[in-house]
Amino acid sequence: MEKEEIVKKLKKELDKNRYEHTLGVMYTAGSLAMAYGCDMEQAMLAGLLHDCAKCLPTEQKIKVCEKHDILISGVERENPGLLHAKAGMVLAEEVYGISDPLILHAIKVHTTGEPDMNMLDKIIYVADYIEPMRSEAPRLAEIRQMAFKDLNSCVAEILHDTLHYLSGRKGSIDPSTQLTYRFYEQYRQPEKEN
Ligand code: DGI
Ligand code: FE
Ligand code: FE
Repeated sequence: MEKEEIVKKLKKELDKNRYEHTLGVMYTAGSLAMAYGCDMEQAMLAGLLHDCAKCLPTEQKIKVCEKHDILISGVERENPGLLHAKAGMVLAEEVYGISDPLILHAIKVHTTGEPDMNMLDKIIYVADYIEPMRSEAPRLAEIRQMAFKDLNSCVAEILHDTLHYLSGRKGSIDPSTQLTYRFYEQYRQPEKEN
């Protein structure tokens, strides 16, 4: 599919906020790719498609994963929202015609992350959190600035804040999120005194 066609289809598949978020992630991922000397088109395409399965009904997300023999964990059954990442990887390939394995992988891991992510994975993980439409997370200004200076530290801080946020809520924490934090914790920077 041509990029224009993908954009048109996503506009139909996603609700308005999600569509705008998607464009925000696309441009933010493109900017991060510029900052870190990565392939900008690849980053923008991954950003554009990262949430392509977000607005599917829960049963559809489960069905798409089961059809592709993707194992659904207990935590994912309890929190089926998590499945939009894995289902998104499938749709990106099957419906949107993406064959680049790096793009598909970045979509797959964009919600929980995974230990020792590659550059594109980290760009999408961070862009998803800092894109201009986001406003709810704490420390956004600080984390946005860090994104363009030290990507590993930025991933570490996002994971830290995400785990903190999840600990105060009902849903259980996915082992992948935990393992990812355990890996990136080493990149946390000591708090500044002021
Ligand atoms: O799809 P988006 O909203 O753009 O962003 P996302 O794919 O990063 O999903 C964010 C949500 O996922 C956010 O509310 C936190 C949640 N999340 C991340 N890790 C976990 C998690 N939810 C649960 N239950 N467990 C996790 O480990
Ligand atoms: Fe997402
Ligand atoms: Fe997103």
